[in-house]
Amino acid sequence: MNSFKTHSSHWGAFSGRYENGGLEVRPHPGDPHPSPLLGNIPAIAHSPMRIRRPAIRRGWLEGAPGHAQNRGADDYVEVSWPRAADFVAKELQRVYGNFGPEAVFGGSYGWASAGRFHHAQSQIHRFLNVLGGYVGSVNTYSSGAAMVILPHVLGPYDHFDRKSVTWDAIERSSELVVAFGGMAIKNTDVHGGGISAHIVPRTLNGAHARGARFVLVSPLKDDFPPEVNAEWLPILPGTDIAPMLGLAHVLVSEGLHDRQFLDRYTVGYERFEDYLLGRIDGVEKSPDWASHICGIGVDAIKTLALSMARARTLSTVSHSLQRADHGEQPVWMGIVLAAMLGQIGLDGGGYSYSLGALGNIGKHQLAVPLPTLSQFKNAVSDFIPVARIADMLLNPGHEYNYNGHAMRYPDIRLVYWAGGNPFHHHQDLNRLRAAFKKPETIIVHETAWTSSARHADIVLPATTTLERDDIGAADRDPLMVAMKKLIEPVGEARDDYEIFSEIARRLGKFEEFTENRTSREWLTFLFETTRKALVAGGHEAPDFETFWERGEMCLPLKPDDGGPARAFRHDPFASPLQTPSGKIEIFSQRIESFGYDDCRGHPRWYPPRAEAEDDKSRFPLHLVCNQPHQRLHSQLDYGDFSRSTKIKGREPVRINPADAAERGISDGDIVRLFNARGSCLAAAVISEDVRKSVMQLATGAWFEPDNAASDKSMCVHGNPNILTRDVGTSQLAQGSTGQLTRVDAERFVGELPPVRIFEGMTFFDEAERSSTRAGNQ
Ligand SMILES: Nc1nc2c(c(=O)[nH]1)N[C@H]1C(S)=C(S)[C@@H](COP(=O)(O)OP(=O)(O)OC[C@H]3O[C@@H](n4cnc5c(=O)[nH]c(N)nc54)[C@H](O)[C@@H]3O)O[C@H]1N2
Ligand SMILES: Nc1nc2c(c(=O)[nH]1)N[C@H]1C(S)=C(S)[C@@H](COP(=O)(O)OP(=O)(O)OC[C@H]3O[C@@H](n4cnc5c(=O)[nH]c(N)nc54)[C@H](O)[C@@H]3O)O[C@H]1N2
Ligand SMILES: [Mo]
Repeated sequence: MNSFKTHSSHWGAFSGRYENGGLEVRPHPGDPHPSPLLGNIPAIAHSPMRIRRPAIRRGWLEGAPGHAQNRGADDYVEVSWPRAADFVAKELQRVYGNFGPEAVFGGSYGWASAGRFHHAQSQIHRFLNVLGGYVGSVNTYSSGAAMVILPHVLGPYDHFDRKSVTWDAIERSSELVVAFGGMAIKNTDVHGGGISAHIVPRTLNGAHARGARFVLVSPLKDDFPPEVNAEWLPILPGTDIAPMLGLAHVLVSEGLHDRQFLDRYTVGYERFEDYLLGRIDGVEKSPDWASHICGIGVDAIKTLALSMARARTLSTVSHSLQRADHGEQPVWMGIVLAAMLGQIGLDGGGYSYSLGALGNIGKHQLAVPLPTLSQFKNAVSDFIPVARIADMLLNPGHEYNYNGHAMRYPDIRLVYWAGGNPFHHHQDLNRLRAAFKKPETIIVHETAWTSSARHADIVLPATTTLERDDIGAADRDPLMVAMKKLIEPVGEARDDYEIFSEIARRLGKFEEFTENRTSREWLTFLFETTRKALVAGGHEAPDFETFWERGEMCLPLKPDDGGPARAFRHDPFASPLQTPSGKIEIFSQRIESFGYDDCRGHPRWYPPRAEAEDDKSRFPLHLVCNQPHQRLHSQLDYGDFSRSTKIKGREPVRINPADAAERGISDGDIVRLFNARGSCLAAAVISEDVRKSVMQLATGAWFEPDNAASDKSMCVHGNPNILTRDVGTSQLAQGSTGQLTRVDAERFVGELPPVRIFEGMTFFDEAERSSTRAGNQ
């Protein structure tokens, strides 16, 4: 009998055992609330979705002129590893030689997998830097707008994402938590790199039991767990800035804003107040004004403002609010509102960005650094804001604005991706498909036949964490896990490290890339960073072999000192914020100086842009495209738990009973969602938990076009990114706006196209010159 071995994932530490062709997974015994996402893992070992051999797109292999037009609709030819590695090496040599590193896009955004050494992003960036560099990307899809605005107005992103209000402080001190965008428990199931203890349900219940009140501002009722009995203010999506301004208006009208705090800790309040009270534009941002925009009642806004002024109040703003048009505004206005209440820096009060978005946010900091693979330095200074990928590929040479810089898109010839799924994460997939026809070559390392793999020219099969040894550790998680290999590599899959090493060898860069270490030697080497810090701090510091044998070890934590906000409150001169003025910037001279019409010197309400306005009149329903509860993004959508939530093989879409009745839609019907950009099928779930005029379709169903050759295909499975708009939040941040879009829906009539994406791939046999399906092997 095999024994259980320790392992870890983005959604929890666990142990696993492979026996009789099946993988058994058990949550870590110390986890008080293990994630159901563990149920997706066993499929890794046997799914026909796994990539088993290197494969090359037929059009690319045969080199036909204009062959790129066939990307996404072509056959693949399986080849041997040496042949595949030769192709990649030659192609890299050609592109680097002829066009330089500025022609290679290696941004390669994506979550990849847990594990500090075999982390695909670290591996690919290190590899491309060894070759001479690449065009990279900055910021994230998660918080593209917040990462840019926070440093201007409050301080470095990590000060208010990582070193901010803790769960302990909430349990201890908060009296009222007003959560714009909520704190959905499903989102706290995961954390990048690992999460050994899911503590959020327990903490929220603890705060509730002590008497803390929760207010949920969201279009969905289940963005708080039912146990905390939150008051639900069902808001129209994309309008949070309006009730925030309405609340601020009440504070000023009632004389409840904290003048002393504003004087001592902020700059620019007066200019903002002129706007708030309509001294410039003649429009008072009153609760009445706000109510018309956001759909929350006037009395609810007034009552909430009074409660917020009377209690120890924490306002939180979720990532989702800023993944939308003008997403910078609610992040900024949340800060201004908290500043007006004068509670920033108090225990369990003030402002927190993104609390509840990921499982380790709000936990204590680690006292020691984690093992990290060096990526070397990128010699290329060109970059794009991460969500501008399609713009870049479609418009080489075009100019655009970003955060005070005049930018120009590079001319990309080769795209190299490992550890991400752009056909999951990017918006307007029909547009992305057009963009993916532009480069000369696209290389992808993948574990499974995702839609991104199906749009690549060279597809190299990567192992999953189950097939290799690694060190599992994550920001703010005290458990370091020996991630032990549980199964042999599936098919001919190889570790990303091994793949890059082989290609580096062909390019004469083997030693530079590998530093002559085997994977195992790297683990021991990287472990030293943490071990040395443990020794220096006087903690128990086992050597690597002891750690490996024990299977895990506990890292020391820093005490909760309230972070930079507390220090600033305590002494704004000794511990200024790292903003231009050293204070909270309610008015930002720097942002004003950029001269952007879509993000000016203080937070304000911007009416929808022309294109969005057009959507609004033609497509009456808001679509919330949020994170899925049944998987992480697109990862393991083929797993058992994710598939158990599909209805007739489609992704469920929630719709309010009134909107369903108007359209003759019944529970379980297949519906077609559509707008000017595209359409998809999904299965209707009628629910009172969704506000009227809102539908909700989670991200992550693998994109499957009804007609791969069409440039306006419908997704038969239910991927919302066929519908979303590919436009930046504003010229300031250029962040993703994927959370929200406009659609209409109808009952689907006619013959239902099958969902075939989970059936496995068909390969073209070069010798036979015909295609055969390679299913379960
Ligand atoms: N409409 C809309 N779109 C969104 C969002 C939204 O709210 N709405 N949210 C956005 C957000 S916040 C994010 S973070 C992104 C997420 O976007 P991604 O991070 O791109 O999504 P994942 O599905 O996690 O993709 C990771 C890929 O890496 C592969 N992989 C895993 N391990 C390995 C490995 O070891 N080696 C290699 N080579 N590959 C590996 C997986 O198979 C998977 O295909 O999506 C964004 N997209
Ligand atoms: N299970 C699971 N957990 C995850 C992930 C996953 O894929 N699966 N992904 C992780 C990642 S990478 C990230 S970045 C975080 C994302 O964290 P978030 O971006 O906060 O998560 P979402 O689920 O997209 O959105 C949260 C909620 O915001 C609400 N919302 C949407 N639009 C609006 C609006 O205009 N106003 C208000 N008030 N509310 C609105 C929606 O009801 C939605 O359920 O989640 C992480 N957690
Ligand atoms: Mo994210």
